[in-house]
Amino acid sequence: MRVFIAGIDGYLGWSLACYLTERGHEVFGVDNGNRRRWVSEVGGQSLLPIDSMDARRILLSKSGGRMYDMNLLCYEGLREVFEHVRPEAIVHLGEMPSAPFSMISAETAQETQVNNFIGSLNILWAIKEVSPEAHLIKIGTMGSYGTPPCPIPEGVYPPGSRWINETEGIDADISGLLFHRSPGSFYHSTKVGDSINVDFACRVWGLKSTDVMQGVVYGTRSPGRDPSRGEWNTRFDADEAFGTAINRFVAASIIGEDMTLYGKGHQRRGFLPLCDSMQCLRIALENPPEKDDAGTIAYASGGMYRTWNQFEEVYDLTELAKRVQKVAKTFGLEASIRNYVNPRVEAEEHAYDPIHEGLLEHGYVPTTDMEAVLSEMFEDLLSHASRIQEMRDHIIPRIRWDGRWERVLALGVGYGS
Ligand code: USQ
Repeated sequence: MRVFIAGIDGYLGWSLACYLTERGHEVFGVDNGNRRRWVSEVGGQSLLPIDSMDARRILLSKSGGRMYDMNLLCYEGLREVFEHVRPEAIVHLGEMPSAPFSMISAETAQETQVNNFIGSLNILWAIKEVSPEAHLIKIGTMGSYGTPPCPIPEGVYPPGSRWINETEGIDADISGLLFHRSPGSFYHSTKVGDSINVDFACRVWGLKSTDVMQGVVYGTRSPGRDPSRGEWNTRFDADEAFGTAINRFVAASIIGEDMTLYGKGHQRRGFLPLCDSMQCLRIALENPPEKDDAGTIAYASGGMYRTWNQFEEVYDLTELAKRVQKVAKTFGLEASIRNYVNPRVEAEEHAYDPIHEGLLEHGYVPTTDMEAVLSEMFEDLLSHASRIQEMRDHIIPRIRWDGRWERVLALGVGYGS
C-alpha cells in the first residue's frame, strides 16, 4: 500500500515509517523538523540520540520511500506531493502534540492552533482534490473528551442513546451525534476542531476517515526494531512540555529527581505501548471503514467516518508512578514520588470510563504489559543518563495554565521509595 505519513520525523511518525517499510509498504511522508525545533525551544532534547533528518531521508529512500521537507501549511506544495505520491492511505501525525507548549503564551497557542488546524484542513483539501478514495487515519487524542462523569463512547453516542429531561418533557434519540468534548488545553482543542472538520469532509465530500482518539503512548522500541541498528531509534522526550508523565517519571528516576505528580495525582488516563500503537495503526490501515461496520457513520455522499478510542489500560497517575518506582528498583534505583502544585487546571480526581471496542473487534491483541515496556525504557535510557542530566533543570515544571512562568513547589506529600 502507498502510505503517506504527515509528521514522519516525530515519535510516532518515524516508528510507523520503519514498521510499515519492514512490512513491505511504500512509505512517503512530509516533515519540516518542527518537532525538533519545538523541543529545543523549550530547552529539551531527545534523550535517545536520533539520526538527522537527512540520514533518515536516505534510509527511507533505500527502501523506495521518500521524505519531503515541507510545511503542511503550504497547500500548493502539499498538493504537488499528493499528485506525485497518489497515496492510498494517509496517516496524519503532523501536529504539535504538547498541551503545555500550547499554554506558554499567545504565540505558542497561535502556533499550535494554526499548525494543527490549518495543516489538517490542507490535508483534507489535498485528499479531496487528488486522492478522494484514500483512507485518512487522523490521530486525535483521548484528551478531547475531558473527564466526563459517564462512560466515554467512541466518538459518537452509540445506538439507543436518548436525551431524557423530564422537567422539560424532552425524550429524543441522540444516537450518532458527536459525544461531548471538553479539551484540557489549546492543544487538545485543536484535535476537537479537527474531528469536526474531518467528519464534515466525510459527510460533504464523501471522504473516508478513521479518527483515532489515542491515549498516552509510551515506550522506546518499535516492533521488530533491531537495537544494534541505532538509526531506527525513535525520539524520547522528558522535558516539561514534550515529555509525558510516564516518560518524565522514568527519566527522573534515572537521575534521582522526584517523579512529579501534579496536584492530588489521581488523574486517570489511558495508556498504550508504542509497539501496540503501531499494531493499531496497521489495523486501521488494513481495515478502512465499511458501510456496515459497527461504529461507522455512512453518509449519503458515500463518505464514511468512524472513531476508535485507542488505549490499552487506564491508570491513576499515582498508581503509574508506583509502577515506575517498582521497575526502577529492579535496576537498583531508589525512585522518589512527590506531589507538586498542579501547573494545569484540570480535575485531579475523577471518573474515567472510556469504551474501546472498535480496535478489539478488528483483531487488536495487546502484545505486552506496562512493566515489560518500562523495563525496556530503563534498559534503553540508562546508558544515556548524561543526556538526562543535561535537562535536569526541565523536570520541575514552570509552564502554568494561568500564564505565569514560575517553577511549581512540592506539596510535601512524598511516598518515599
Ligand atoms: N502529569 C503529572 N506529572 C507530570 C506530567 C504530567 O502528574 O510530570 C499529569 C498531567 O497533569 C495530566 C496527566 O499527567 O493530568 C497526563 O499528562 P501528560 O503530560 O502525560 O499527557 P497529556 O498532556 O495528556 O498529553 C499526552 C500527549 C498528547 C496526547 C495525550 C493523550 O502529549 O500528545 O494527545 O497524551 S491523552 O492524555 O489521552 O489525552
